[in-house]
Amino acid sequence: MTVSGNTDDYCMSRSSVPDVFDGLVFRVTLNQGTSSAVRDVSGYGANGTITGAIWVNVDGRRCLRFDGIDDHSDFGDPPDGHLDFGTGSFSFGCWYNPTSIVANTYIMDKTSGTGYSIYINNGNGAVAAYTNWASYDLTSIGTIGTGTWSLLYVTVDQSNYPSQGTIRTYNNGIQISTSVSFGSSSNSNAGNLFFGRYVGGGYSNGYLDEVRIYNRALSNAEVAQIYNATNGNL
Ligand SMILES: [Ca+2]
Ligand SMILES: [Ca+2]
Repeated sequence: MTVSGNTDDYCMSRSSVPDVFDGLVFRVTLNQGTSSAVRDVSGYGANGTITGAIWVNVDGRRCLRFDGIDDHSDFGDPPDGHLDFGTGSFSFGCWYNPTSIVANTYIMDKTSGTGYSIYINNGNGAVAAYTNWASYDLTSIGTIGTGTWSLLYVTVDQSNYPSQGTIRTYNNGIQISTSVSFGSSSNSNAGNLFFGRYVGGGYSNGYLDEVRIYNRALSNAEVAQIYNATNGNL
């Protein structure tokens, strides 16, 4: 275990590795290392609160540890709807390192009737995404293992709306799957954005870092770029 010296939320990850900021509407670096308030540094100001989760440095990452019992962070449901995407395109993802693998525990989640989520699907470490809870658009993001950081990403391309769109998932910058998305139903809801749980519980046990949401579908190259820009000491 090593300790990062960087406490600046706003600095570039590493100057030589370009990151992806176009369409970034939520970004929590978890680099602040203190306080029960969690800053969204995207400029959209969807700051959150911590319940139980603690600030830690793991493998050079400043991040939050969730205990799998009751720890979580809550970012609410921004009243301007900028974290709801209706029938539009969006992308979301995070770095996650599980301490234990428990089925039906939630890493990041904004669901209420509909919405989107990344969660652990079974006890073998399979992770999956909901991109329209109402229509059960469920897509695999591969597997994760205890003690190992994985970058989990999901893109929803609705550019052909009202025809059905395309969901793509990525594990460590590599595309895992492609599937057909929800088509005509809206993904907007009044649910809160949570880390470490969904509204009904499902508390995850592990370390979370660098959570992002974009208001557009990222390309394969951009997800790989995010992996390269955020893999390491952050
Ligand atoms: Ca961090
Ligand atoms: Ca909403």
